[in-house]
Amino acid sequence: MLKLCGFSASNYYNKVKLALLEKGVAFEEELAWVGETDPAASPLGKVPYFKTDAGPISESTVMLEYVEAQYPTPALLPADPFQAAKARELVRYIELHLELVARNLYPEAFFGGKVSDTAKEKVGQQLEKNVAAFAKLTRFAPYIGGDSFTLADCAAAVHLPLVSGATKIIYGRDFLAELPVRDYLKLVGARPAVVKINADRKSNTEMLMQRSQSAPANGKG
Ligand SMILES: N[C@@H](CCC(=O)N[C@@H](CS)C(=O)NCC(=O)O)C(=O)O
Repeated sequence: MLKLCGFSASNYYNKVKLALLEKGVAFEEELAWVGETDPAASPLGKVPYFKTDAGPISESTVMLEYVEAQYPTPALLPADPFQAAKARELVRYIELHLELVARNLYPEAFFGGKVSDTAKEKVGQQLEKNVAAFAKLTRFAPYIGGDSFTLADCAAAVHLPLVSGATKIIYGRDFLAELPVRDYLKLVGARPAVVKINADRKSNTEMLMQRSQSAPANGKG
């Protein structure tokens, strides 16, 4: 049985979990907090990772691709190679150019830490540029890349709320506000798989908070 390892407060974990739930794949979840991961499966100690019958796989976007190849129905990538590449392009933009940049703000936005003014300014400039570029690739018609729900929506549904939330907290302005992200999140948020992701995220975040209160070094996501 396929095992998804990590924890449900992690957006990277949820991106992969969402693809599995959308496809109706049978899988088990193995709880692994940061600091408690299996080094043979995730050499950098990051979550999520898979344990498959053939061996482990880490890196969430690679895991998405594995899910699509191993469980092709229902498809979460268009059959047309160009359209499939466009969906992958969105996944990559969300992962590299939005999430990874906004992530520098999370220590202060979500975890009670501090980010320097210099770092905030640099991240703000980078995000302005990246959001403008990302906007050119999106369609919201009604899904992020067009008329079908794809892997790009699995990424968008879990990463975009954090980019909005972090920029709102740090800069007093949601950097995604000019895109129809709120309506989009409402639309995808009604899907049973996303309802489950959000419920699991909420309960797991409470566990994470309790852990970090009792042992501050553990479980930061
Ligand atoms: N590039 C990785 C990023 C995963 C990631 O950063 N996960 C966080 C949890 S949300 C983590 O494991 N952080 C601990 C660390 O980076 O050591 C992926 O896409 O899977």
